Amino acid sequence: MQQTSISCFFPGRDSARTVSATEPPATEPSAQAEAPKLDDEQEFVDFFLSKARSPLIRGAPLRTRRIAVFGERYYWGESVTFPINQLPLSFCKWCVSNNYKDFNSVLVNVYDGKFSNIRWHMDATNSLQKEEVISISFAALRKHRKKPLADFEFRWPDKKGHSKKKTKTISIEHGTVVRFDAVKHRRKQCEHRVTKTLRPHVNVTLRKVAECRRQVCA
Ligand SMILES: O=C(O)CCC(=O)C(=O)O
Repeated sequence: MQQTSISCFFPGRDSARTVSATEPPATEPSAQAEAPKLDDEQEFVDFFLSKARSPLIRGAPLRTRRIAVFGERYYWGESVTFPINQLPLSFCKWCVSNNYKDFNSVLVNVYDGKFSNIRWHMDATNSLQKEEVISISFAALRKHRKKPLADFEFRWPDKKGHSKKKTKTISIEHGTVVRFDAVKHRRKQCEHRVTKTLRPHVNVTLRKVAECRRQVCA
């Protein structure tokens, strides 16, 4: 058994735990995860919970999750986009302490209930200045920090028959980080989604979006 290329480590002060164990061939899309340092992040989690709204999509409020974007606009409109300097200091410090520096757009998705989800999609790579996307999930409530929050899934066409898809599922817990190369994923037609919301959680995705006009956080 080779080491996984879509792997996932859970934060712990002393140890990391690999969740998935099989590796797709090197030509297939990959995502990597790692163990961030966790301090008391409840402050910024509560801030994100209070800021996220349901933007309008084709005239009706999005019902599947709540959104906030800090910094450069990424996909969503002005109604849910805030200047990057409104990010809480605790969050900026947390990013610096985990060495997440090179981003200018922070997408916050809030999954409040069991029907919350994000459907199969790929990143809008034409708006990206950097391929790497870093996605970090946090439990909304302290009591759920050691429990599974949701499944993060990837699917991509099987090399032999394009109608068949291969899939990879990562079980998300508080502090799970998933990193992937959005450009490579688009090339390989690798999509992702978050389904099976088991407990309320907040996802924060860090991107470097093209035509950056504002200061990069950290
Ligand atoms: O909200 C998540 O957990 C994932 C976010 C995501 O899929 C995206 O920003 O493209």
